[in-house]
Amino acid sequence: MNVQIRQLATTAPDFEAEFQRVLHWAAETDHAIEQRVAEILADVCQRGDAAVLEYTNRFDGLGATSVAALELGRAELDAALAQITPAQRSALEAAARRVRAYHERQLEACGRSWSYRDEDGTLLGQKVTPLDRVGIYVPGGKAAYPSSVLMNAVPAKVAGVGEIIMVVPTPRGEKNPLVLAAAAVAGVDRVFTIGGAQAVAALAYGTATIPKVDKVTGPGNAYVASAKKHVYGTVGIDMIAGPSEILVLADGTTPPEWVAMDLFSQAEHDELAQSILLCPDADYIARVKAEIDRLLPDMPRRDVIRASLEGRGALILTRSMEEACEISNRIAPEHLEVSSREPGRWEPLLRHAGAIFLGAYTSESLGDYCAGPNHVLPTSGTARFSSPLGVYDFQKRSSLIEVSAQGAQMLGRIAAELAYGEGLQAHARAAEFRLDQNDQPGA
Ligand code: HSO
Ligand code: ZN
Repeated sequence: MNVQIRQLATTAPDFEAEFQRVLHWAAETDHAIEQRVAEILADVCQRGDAAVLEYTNRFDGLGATSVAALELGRAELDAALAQITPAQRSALEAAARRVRAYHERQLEACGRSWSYRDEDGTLLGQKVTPLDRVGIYVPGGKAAYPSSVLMNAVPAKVAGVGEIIMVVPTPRGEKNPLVLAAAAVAGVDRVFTIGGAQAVAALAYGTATIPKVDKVTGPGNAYVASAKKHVYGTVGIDMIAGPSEILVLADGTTPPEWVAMDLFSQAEHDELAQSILLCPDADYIARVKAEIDRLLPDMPRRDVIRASLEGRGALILTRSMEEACEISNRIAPEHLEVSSREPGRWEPLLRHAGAIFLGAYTSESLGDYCAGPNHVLPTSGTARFSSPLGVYDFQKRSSLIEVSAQGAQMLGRIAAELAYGEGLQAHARAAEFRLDQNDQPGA
């Protein structure tokens, strides 16, 4: 099979133009979807449960008589745990343990309150508190990933979130036992079998049955993404994830079939997923290309992989590994594999990526499931300014200030001066009231 994947060389005169085509990414907003979502949100906001029930019955082909009937109890989650194979259960539990251990480290490293005292006794600090309640959206159908349930729920749990509400659509009543088992393993508190914009609305506004949450996280289709954008501000959201991406930076020492399969692993997610190889060795690129052509026919998802590779993929020949690192920084990929014998040499040059996988043995897929770090990562170049989903997304910070009587003397004078400059008398007087009597104007 000859896969028509783009091949570029940085030495070619038209490289920049070709590279821009690789980077180009149609982020159109579909106005029909936006419109429909706005209507659904307004309707759920006004009519609550009645609207949620109608949309769910209509879109998912159900005949439920109440929203309460769409909630799954503990018994049903336990049944799902019993229904999956013992091997599946122990894999889920092992993955959850590793993801939990990683996020516990994250909590220790950057999720704790801190404070200090000035010499005059004034205390300053930052108090970290978990969100009270979060909603996790889990897609139904072909993109129902139990691993994503863990990646959203475990950091929330580690952060100390009070209550985790999961929503998952069940078209025609079909429940995914692995997804429900993952919810049980991760410690999700309540599960409602609702989806789409109506589920996001229910979580954001609350209904008689579905509690209003403080933040909605999790992936979803175009309707869900649009609904999350709309409710942002009423509640927090995590990020709007685009199609998966992988960039492999190879020095030519990894078996080429490993690299070909790693490129497939993200391509198989979506026709719009992006897989890119950067390498300074033309011969090695040709060997990876030969493996792509050889391995693809046996892949069950070959049609998706082929569409992704031919539509958005690229094999890029660079002058050097250093130049490959520079190009990788320009792409700022979601997943970056440094498939090299000396990953430690290149890692310091890499600044923008959602997750960096070092060395030939670190396949991206291990990170998707069980290495420990989160697999919810910034896509579409947003790794330039944002980070993986983490414990910090389920926490917020409050500043703490306790000014001593002595501190108020010094701070009061500074504040009053600036407040008069801004024409704000009450601010100035509030600060001056705390100055020692004989320091007060007119005393
Ligand atoms: N690579 C996907 C996550 C995932 N992969 C789930 C397999 N299951 C986005 O980072
Ligand atoms: Zn994946």
